[in-house]
Amino acid sequence: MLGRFWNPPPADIMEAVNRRIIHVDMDEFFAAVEKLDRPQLRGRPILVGGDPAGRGGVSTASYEARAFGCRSAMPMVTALRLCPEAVVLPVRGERYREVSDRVFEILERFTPVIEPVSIDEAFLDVAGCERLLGPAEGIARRIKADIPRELGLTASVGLAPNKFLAKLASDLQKPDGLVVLTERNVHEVLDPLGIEKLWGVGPAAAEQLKRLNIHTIGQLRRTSAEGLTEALGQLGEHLLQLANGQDDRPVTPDSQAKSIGQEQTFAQDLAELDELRRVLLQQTEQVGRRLRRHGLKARTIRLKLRYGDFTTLTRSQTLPEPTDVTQEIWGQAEALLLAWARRSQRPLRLLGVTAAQLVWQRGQLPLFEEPERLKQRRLDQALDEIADRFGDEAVRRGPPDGAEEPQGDS
Ligand code: TTP
Ligand code: MG
Repeated sequence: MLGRFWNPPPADIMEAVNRRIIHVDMDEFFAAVEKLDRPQLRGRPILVGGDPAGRGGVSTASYEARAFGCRSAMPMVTALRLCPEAVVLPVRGERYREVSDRVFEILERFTPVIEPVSIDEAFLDVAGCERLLGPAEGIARRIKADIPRELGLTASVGLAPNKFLAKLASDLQKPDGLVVLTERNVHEVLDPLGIEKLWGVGPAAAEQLKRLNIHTIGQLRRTSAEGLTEALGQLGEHLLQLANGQDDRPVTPDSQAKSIGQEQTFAQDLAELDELRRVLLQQTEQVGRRLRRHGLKARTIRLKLRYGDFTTLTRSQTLPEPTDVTQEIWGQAEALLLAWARRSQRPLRLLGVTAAQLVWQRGQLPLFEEPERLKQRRLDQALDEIADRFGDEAVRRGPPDGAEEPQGDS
């Protein structure tokens, strides 16, 4: 991963109207990685955790071990009493971190607005990418399909209008589940669930609610706000909101910022510089558009070049200040390409451009902009609007100077 940084977005800006939140949670994560690395363990109860001879606890119980009542955080000796035939394995943190990085790499293809919750779990806000990638439900399905196809592990995925519901949804059909909650089905799904499913309901609050004869989310939802506040104080108000399926917390990307890139493998290796410039300009347009859609600016522009023998080069340039203006990204990307071309004329198998070291700057337009930048910003805005209405393919800036007018749509 790159050393990159990210300014956390101010909460008020993230309070987008139409949130489409996806929650991804890997199934029996540590145990699943062990099964992946040692297929002979599949189908057997596994306990990953501390040494039973010491006083270690269970980090992960495989689903086979859960059938015997074994759970995370249970002392290993207790778990082994419940399931004496379980295979006990030590925690291999480094390996889990490596697999986790690969999961996050898959998620980053869909959006840079990702909030990691733990090693195997994250929220994604995909509202900003629906125009590019299609409806959020399709994105959720693609994530759920890509992870097993590429990593051999399953994930459970929830899609909903907010974080609370998305997390609840990903848990409803675990393992290997996909649940979509909408305003329409939310009460039908939530009402029968036990109050323990609400964030903030620990054993003590659960006990108190049960004393009020409130056992399900539906019963809680129908309780008066006054009664609840009296019994539970502020927590009561919070729980009532959750029971109604309301939650305003934004997805807050962490400081390990992501990058936005576009690359293309050619059917036949490409040597023609004008042709390469034309491809690169098109990629730059898309990268610029994605940056602006997410309210991001990039500090570093990186080019990726791969030869027919798979030798891969990267060339990067850091800008004096972060930008989301296509023309400025193009200036750097083109300069990098030309600098490479002066030294090498080997045909390329792949070409790509990435905007990295992203910063969040939505709504912070400078008070004064140079006339040229302002002009470029207006041009970007106009083209973005057309792309939003008619698709990315509808917009193409003129060919770069010196390049031939493109033939067809390749
Ligand atoms: P979880 O996602 O809570 O659990 P899980 O992935 O094992 O199972 P599920 O299919 O229900 O999602 O936690 C992810 C990993 O974090 C888990 O594999 C091990 C680790 N972990 C601990 O080390 N200690 C704990 O108490 C818990 C809950 C998890
Ligand atoms: Mg998990």
